[in-house]
Amino acid sequence: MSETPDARTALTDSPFLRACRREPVPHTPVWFMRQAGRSLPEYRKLREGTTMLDSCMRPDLVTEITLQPVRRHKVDAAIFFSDIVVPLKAIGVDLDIKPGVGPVVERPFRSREDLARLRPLEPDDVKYVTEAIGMLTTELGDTPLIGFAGAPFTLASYLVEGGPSRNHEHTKALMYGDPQLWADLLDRLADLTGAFLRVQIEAGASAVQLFDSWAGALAPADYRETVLPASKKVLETVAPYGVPRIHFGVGTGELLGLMGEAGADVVGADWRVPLDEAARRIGPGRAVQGNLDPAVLFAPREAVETQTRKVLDAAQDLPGHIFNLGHGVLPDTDAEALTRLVAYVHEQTAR
Ligand code: 1CP
Repeated sequence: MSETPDARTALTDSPFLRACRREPVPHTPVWFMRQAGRSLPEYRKLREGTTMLDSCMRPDLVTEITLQPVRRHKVDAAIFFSDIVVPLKAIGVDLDIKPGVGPVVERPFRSREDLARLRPLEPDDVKYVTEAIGMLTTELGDTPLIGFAGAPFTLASYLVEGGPSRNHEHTKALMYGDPQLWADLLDRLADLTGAFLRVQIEAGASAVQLFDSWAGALAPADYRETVLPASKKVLETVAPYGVPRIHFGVGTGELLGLMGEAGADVVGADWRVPLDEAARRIGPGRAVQGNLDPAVLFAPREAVETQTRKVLDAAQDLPGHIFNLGHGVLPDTDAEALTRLVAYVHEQTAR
């Protein structure tokens, strides 16, 4: 299907990819971070008895879980079902994803010797990713598939803290205490992330998103000096493929200008900054993605529509808006509220 010239044109011309390129669209495209999994009962059923990491390594499960929200919600793009720590696991880092917790690293990274535990990623390390994406692009036809990876800072936080962290204190202690080791660690992670995104694009992903979920914990000067170069390197690594590159973080209001400088085609914003102001901070030539507060979906339908309308109004003069939440779908979100939201955005923006 996706191999025929017509199917390829339909994919290239899909509202999501057109919006990434800041071209006119028939309606504002919608997808949700964390749309695969979490709130869907059919996901929970499928995952029963299989751990998160094992699920990520099973192309049949990955394909089905990735397709579930596309079928149910009619979103304009699929996001590959995986996790930001999968490439770390693939190169032999001893980690697990604990239910209700998140990624946990057995022996946290704290010293120069630990760098040796980060060898380069080869495509053969993640054959299951290539296989799943091959199956998915056939099934998806003209619906784009978004590949993704964790940005160097966010990955470093899990490695150095050993798990989810509110304050990132060990990570920052390393950043301030041993700037050279910190730079070497982020550079190594930039290579890993770049290699993981390359695998996904070569297998057929139509776009990629770099998740720097925890970058908002940084002051702009520290971000510029010690984190931006690594994220920029990742984005440059995949630039030659010509697929749109999305860059996203949470609490990044003060960092949006620097994230624009890092070179992505699309910058995602959380709900704390209205999109017109976010676009101004990001700078010219980039599309924007966002930014309904995921908690809004717990409010009654009319309130969801009012808040959605505000997002659409703030974005109405921007060439290139991809509607999304300001962060991932919360686990207890009513799946039907998401389906209604997609229909509402499509209807409100039909041109
Ligand atoms: O639907 C999709 O978006 C695809 C699947 C996906 C994605 C894009 C998963 C599945 N994880 C991710 C990315 C990811 N993983 C991010 C970046 C996005 C974000 O900020 O939400 C981050 C920070 C992680 C790390 C992670 N993995 C966490 C967060 C922990 C913390 O620090 O607060 C958690 C809970 C996981 C496990 C995980 N990943 C994905 C799922 C469905 C789950 C839950 C699995 C389980 O409960 O066993």
